[in-house]
Amino acid sequence: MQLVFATHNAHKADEVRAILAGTGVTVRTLADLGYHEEVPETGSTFIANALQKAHHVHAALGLPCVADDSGLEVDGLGGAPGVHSKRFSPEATAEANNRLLLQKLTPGVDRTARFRCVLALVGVGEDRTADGSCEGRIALSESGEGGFGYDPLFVPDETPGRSMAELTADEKNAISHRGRAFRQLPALLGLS
Ligand code: ITT
Repeated sequence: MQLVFATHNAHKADEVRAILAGTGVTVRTLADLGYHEEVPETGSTFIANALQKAHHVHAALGLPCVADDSGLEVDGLGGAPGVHSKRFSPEATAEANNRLLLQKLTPGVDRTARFRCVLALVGVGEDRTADGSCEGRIALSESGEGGFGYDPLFVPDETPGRSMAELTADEKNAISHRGRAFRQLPALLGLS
């Protein structure tokens, strides 16, 4: 079964291809299809944004679509950056986002956090969603070269002392919010 993965984020696409390997589900990304237009995400929840992205691309292409809306929730910041994770800083780069996050986490602020991912499947029967999360805490400084986004600052509870960016791709996918959400996809499609 082939789906369009409604993302412009190449890191997400690489991860999802690896997560789905051997399941019988394959994805083509927007880049693969030469679709370079922006995909709107104006909702205030991960689920609303995932459904919005999948519906938008399904309407444009007429093909079954899956979308991922994801982000980091930090308890001491009231769940921020949350759905605003990509554009947390004005520069909206990973470097600036991570710098701003460290600035906001002054001594005494609760650093417990989680990554969340909601996927939405549109165009295969009724709309369906699934979610996954990964609990951890925000480190005092960045470490590691792998992954993307906030990974150098996020230390999963399951890998004490190692940030998400210090894990191999397989190690990240085994415990990540995205791995946990997308491993449900074959069942959503009735394949397992
Ligand atoms: P698409 O909407 O095109 O899929 P995006 O990067 O805009 O790509 P989101 O709106 O879902 O995706 O924002 C996700 C942001 O949350 C992402 O840019 C990172 O800042 C952060 N994020 C999500 N998953 C992450 C992960 O596995 N590791 C580190 N940061 C992550």
